[in-house]
Amino acid sequence: MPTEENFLFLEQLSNPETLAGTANAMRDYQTLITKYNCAIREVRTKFEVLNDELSIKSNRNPIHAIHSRIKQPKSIIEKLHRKELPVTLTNIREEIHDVAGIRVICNFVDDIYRIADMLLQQDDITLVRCKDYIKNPKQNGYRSYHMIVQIPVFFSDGKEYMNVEIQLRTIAMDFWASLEHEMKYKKDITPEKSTTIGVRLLSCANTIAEMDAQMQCIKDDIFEEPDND
Ligand code: 0O2
Repeated sequence: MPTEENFLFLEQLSNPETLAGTANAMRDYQTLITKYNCAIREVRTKFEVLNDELSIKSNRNPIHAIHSRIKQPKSIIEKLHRKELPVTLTNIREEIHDVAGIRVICNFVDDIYRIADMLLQQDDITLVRCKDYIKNPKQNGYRSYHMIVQIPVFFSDGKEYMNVEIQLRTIAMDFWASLEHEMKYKKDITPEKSTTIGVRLLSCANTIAEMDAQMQCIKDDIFEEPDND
């Protein structure tokens, strides 16, 4: 079934002027996405360096895994529509702070705060915004530590400051968030069922938080020496 977008696309194909405009817009969008990819590489390297160094200093790895993603064009467009803004490159750059995203999965809760602090101490990183959903979990039980940082990236024609969203969470928090995210998008759930599922998911989130706290205590007992020497 053709959508309105498909019709617009057909119209652009039959008009050489709009076709050229579309090609230019696509190239500009691709250039911007490449820049975000470079910013992700820079930030990822910083976390890898910290993890390597801390693993030698404290004999254990604070980071379990690092994942990254570029926000899907569909999600970028939806977010701009929600903000009632036209879909332009300027708005993507200035109004969408999570086009580039990195998720850092840590072993313990205290690793999250240590790693975040260490990153922010680096003089080329600027903190734009921070949301602590660990100390202040969302109503549905979601826990994670979010930061938007700005990092300079050097290109052939100069330096550009790029935003990167960083989500830091424990393995347990990530397990809950991944499954909750997957189930949230299941469309054929009745409102009644959705409410009971919400209650059960919240209960799981609380159990997981309790487990994280216990694991933290066990780790503190094992590594009695503070490992930030
Ligand atoms: P995706 O798939 O990651 O792109 P803002 O940047 O302030 O305009 P927002 O949404 O207030 O937008 O930012 P926030 O709350 O700091 O973080 C949003 C992101 O956190 C989401 O991205 C999810 O990745 C994650 N997140 C936030 N709340 C939940 C939740 O309840 N469950 C799960 N599983 N993840 C959550 P996007 O844009 O939704 O999607």
